[in-house]
Amino acid sequence: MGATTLTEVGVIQNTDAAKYFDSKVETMPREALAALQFERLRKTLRNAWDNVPLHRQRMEAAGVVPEEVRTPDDLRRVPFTYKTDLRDHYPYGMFARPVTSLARLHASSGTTGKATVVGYTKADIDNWADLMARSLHAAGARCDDVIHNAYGYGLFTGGLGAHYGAERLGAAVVPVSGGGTERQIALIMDLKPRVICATPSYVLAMAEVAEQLGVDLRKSALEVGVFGAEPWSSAMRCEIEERLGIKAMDVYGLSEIMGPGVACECTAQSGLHGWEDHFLFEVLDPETQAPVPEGHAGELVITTLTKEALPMLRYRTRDITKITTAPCECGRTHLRILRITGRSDDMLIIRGVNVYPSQIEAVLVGRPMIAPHYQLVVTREGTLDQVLIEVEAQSGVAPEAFAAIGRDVAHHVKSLVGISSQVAVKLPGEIPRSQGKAVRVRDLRPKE
Ligand code: DLL
Repeated sequence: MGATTLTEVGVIQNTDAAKYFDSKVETMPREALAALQFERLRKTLRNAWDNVPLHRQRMEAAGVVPEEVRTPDDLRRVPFTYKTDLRDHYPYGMFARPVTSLARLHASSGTTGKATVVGYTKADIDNWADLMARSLHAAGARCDDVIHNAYGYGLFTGGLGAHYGAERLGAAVVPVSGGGTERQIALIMDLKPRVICATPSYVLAMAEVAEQLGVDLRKSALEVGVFGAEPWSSAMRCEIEERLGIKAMDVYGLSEIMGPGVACECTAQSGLHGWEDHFLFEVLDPETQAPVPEGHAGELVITTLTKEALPMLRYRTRDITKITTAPCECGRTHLRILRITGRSDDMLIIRGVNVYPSQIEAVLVGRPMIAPHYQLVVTREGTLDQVLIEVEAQSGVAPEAFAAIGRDVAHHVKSLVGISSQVAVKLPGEIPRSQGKAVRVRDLRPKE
């Protein structure tokens, strides 16, 4: 791991503090990266074939032989893996290593049915810490920083994932976890972290409590935020940057693949570098499963390339995004994921128009007189879906203005997103605040 200079954006200096930038890997020519990916892919397929009966059966049925997978066309014959596979083989049926050789387990509670359990060997945990350190470094964190980590600790991968990454970077971590917002604010003012990690919705809830307490977070030592675990719009980014006086960077990941640190923005803030030496990314049309051209939206499909305990083959993330392999001004060659706009299972079809909550968020956040907290309530009348947008008035706004605010929001949602909606303007504090992933949609439609 050598300290190197990347001059373009001046992010990376040739100093000791830059030691978590690995230029050999992060600026590897794309052809070399592809060769490395396919070499690692064959090993991953072999690991899955030898140790996970489901993967072997599916590969056999598709006529895939691990050692013969050499090109993107060969890759496309490898069968997909779905979240339901993990549920159907709960808890350990998809693991390629015996439980006795695991170092850690995490689980996602899931909104329906059983939890999804994921496992890691010591080497998997080690790679995860490296990738999260790489991500934090790309986002602007350095070894001499204090990092306030407000991702939830526990079975959720956010807390421990960011924690070990920050330690690996050489920083000092404040392991606050989520919740206890007043105490978080006191710790930020007293311990003077330069970097904060949290969900974007929780950091906004923190900013609000700080304002109520008369604390100006713009005067804190915070300069960098590394936010993820839920979709957030660029309007939300502006709001956070403005209210905290920081640069807000996007970090992506999912427990089935690893946890946070699968991809992260660099300080150019123009997409999240997906770490291609450890993951193979595809963007497919969710219906036809055909690859979509670069720059077009589709479902992100990820194959792990180095995971021992839980190799994932063409995992259907349901996350909707676009990618680009165009050079980034930071000099890194790894592709960029251009923000996750939502999950295909969060997509609402309102009178025939496909809508993601993040599209509505982009209209709401930053509008005059409303706070950046909202919920969408979806109901069905007859065969038609209806959406009620619950927004919250900023404190100090007179209730007489609520009707006009509602009309203004409905008008802009209609003209920018293309759907008709009802809008309910609530009093300050009435929309529930998150301490982790925000609940944006209350779907009251009858279950089919
Ligand atoms: O949310 C891991 C994580 C923790 C990522 C902390 C970033 C920071 P899961 O609980 O398994 O893992 O949820 C994964 O969250 O499939 C996306 O739908 C969503 N998600 C994660 N990061 C982003 C992001 C963690 N930056 C699911 N933008 C994923 C949009 C995100 N959605």
